[in-house]
Amino acid sequence: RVRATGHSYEKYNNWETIEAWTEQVASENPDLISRSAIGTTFLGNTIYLLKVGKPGSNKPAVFMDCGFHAREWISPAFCQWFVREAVRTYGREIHMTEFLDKLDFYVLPVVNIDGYIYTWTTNRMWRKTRSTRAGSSCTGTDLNRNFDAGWCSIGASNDPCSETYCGSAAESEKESKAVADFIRNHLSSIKAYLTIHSYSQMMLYPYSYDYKLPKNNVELNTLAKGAVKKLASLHGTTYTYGPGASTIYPASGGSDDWAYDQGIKYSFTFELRDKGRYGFVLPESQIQPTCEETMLAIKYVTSYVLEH
Ligand code: ING
Ligand code: ZN
Repeated sequence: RVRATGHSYEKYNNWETIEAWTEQVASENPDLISRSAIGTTFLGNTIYLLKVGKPGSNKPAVFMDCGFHAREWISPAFCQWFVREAVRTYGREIHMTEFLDKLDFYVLPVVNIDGYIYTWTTNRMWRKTRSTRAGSSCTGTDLNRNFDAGWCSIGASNDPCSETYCGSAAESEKESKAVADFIRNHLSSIKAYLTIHSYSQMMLYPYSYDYKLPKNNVELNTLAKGAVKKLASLHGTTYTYGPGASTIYPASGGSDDWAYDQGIKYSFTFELRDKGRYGFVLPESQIQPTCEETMLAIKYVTSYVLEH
């Protein structure tokens, strides 16, 4: 069993610590942050969502989630970093101040909480959820194969023992259903969907479930090009970018493709550091540089979205 330790933005925090942090960061910044629960996981953990922004009416929003895949620890670390930077720089840095005045960020620090806990207690390389089902002794569904976007047609498996098991149906998992329900209920405000994974150093946009290109593919390509250039300006970290299917691999049921097909025209999957030296087990010494450079890309996209 994992003990609760003090929270640190430069370390990987266990779920107990992240959960306590969501409560603390919201209560310490009531003018900027409100916390809600959008559902519970298979094992009964609460899925928290932080709304970050100055209160206002009819504000547009950017939705960002972290921790779809359990072992990608840099991802939840980035969502925590982002929230800290937002509250730390509001009123001090012109761009973040403008963002929070004019829009809201919905930040979901860990989607796959059950899997994340399992990587701390039992198996550091676990990817899927921890759901079980009648008829199979294998555990877990790949949440990024469980959305209703060409569901289970390519780059996914209907075998519950597979690492890319797509689930028994689209949105069969409580975690993906909670994310999809929230987004469906806020479609009029959500202008961008950002989902943070690792590793590969890539910025992906639709589609992954097909080799077809999105309608605004030229715009998305230009936006991604600018964002990765900005990211590289800090530490020289190079990202590739492009449609998922041709840039990483074809895969159906992904949340970015689903969000795009819901009408969210700016939908991106970020694959953070590194390119395989440490892979999912990125050293804690790289949390700060990774989060700082990623902030630049997220802010670049947010500026673009605000102008369009
Ligand atoms: N990569 C993603 C995955 O779920 C991806 C790549 C992006 C697939 C968008 C589908 C849609 O396999 C990681 N590292 O999880
Ligand atoms: Zn992933």
